[in-house]
Amino acid sequence: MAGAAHAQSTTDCAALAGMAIPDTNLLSATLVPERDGLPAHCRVLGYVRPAINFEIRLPTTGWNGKFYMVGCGGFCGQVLSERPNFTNAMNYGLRRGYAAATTDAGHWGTGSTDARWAWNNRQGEIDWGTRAIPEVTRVSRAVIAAFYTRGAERSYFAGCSTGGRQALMQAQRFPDDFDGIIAGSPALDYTGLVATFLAWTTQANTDAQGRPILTHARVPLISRAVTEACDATDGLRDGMVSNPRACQFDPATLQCPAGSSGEQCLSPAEVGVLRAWYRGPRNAAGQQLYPGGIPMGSEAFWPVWLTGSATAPAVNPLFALNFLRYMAFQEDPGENYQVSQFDMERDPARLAFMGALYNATSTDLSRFRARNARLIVYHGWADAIVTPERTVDWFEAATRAAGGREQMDQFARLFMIPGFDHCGLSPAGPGISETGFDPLTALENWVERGQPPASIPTTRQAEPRFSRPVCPWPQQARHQGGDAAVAESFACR
Ligand SMILES: [Ca+2]
Repeated sequence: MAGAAHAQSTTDCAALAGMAIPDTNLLSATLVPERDGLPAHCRVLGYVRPAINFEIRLPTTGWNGKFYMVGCGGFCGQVLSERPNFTNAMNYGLRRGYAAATTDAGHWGTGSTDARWAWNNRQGEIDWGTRAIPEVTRVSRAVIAAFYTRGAERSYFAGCSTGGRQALMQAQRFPDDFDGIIAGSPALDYTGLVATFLAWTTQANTDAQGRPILTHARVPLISRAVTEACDATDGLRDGMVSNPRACQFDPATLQCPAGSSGEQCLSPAEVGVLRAWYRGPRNAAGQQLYPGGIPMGSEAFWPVWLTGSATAPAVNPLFALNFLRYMAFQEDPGENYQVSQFDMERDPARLAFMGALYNATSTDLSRFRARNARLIVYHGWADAIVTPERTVDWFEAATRAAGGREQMDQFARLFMIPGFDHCGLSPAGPGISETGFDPLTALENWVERGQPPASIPTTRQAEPRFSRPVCPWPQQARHQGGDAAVAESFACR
């Protein structure tokens, strides 16, 4: 890589704002001095018409010759250029000398659960669904080539959640854009997940008066019981259920004896919520409408996603409500719609029209593979919003489409991370968080040095600290004996 880019002047930077790029309005280009470990850079703001806002940051010295684009979370709606850590964070690349870009995916909102922008707004839905990333990539390439007087030698995309969906969408539909892609916790079947699955989990926890049945006060009891039942089934008692598929916890074991109630047991209604959550959505005929349920071992994260906490409402029901009102159906039912109206018999089939715009479910990666690009997918086994089974199912189907495990292994690998929250956002659980691993280095080594990731090192930075490899699916890091806090005690098997 050429690290010897010449220092770019104020004039060079400001002149970018005058560039003519098709379908694009550039708004400003200004120099930002070195700060907080970020190199001095030229900051370019603009939008692809009608409203795909973006920010591009171009290091003025020490450009590594490469481009790093990140995705956005939920319904996006903000240019979160100062996002910390790894998840959907452009500065993760900028800090390493990349020219970096991010986008709001085509609209403004108050936060990632706000979908009011999508009410009768098909163009906005198309932009959020498929168009934002390839369009901002196109503009970024033009700006990079103008600023450095040569194009990027390598291009990478990293995104988590909706960003993971965007990542897989790029690999499937726009395979020429990137040499390497990281898809984290991908919400790849968006309509199946955010309409059917989240409506199911929301309906299951709503009583006849519209109130939640199972609250955060019950979570520690449930978490302890699941850990007790299943922690050791993976061969190591470490607080994590590393293989939820092997966990046989029965919620009925927590039910209060008939005629009694108390802090240390659950009501029949609460047990019913757990059964529905762990099982996942089914119709009256008993057909599974979305693969898997809430994973056992994810309970530590439920107050954020499922039950709400003392200080905040649960996130999953907000996603379901906004999505169903404004995004899920060909005709938006609008602001009076309630999640209770979603009909598990009739409505899943009505999601197909919008699903064609949103879902990154294709298993055909042949064009991506043919241009010698590389894909790293990661997902947490303890993800209680974008639940992990759909990702494993997709990866297995894509593996079959690629001609088998050996073929897939040449260009795409999946890493299932034990105890990992959605995108590793919370450090509160028993496993690592998003600061505990570095998939970008693994991808660079694969793309640029031909070294495929036999495993990815991870480190838990909170107490109790540990280091451990995470292995390419279907392998698992198995404890070989010795100190369970050090990576050398584990092997991929
Ligand atoms: Ca365990």
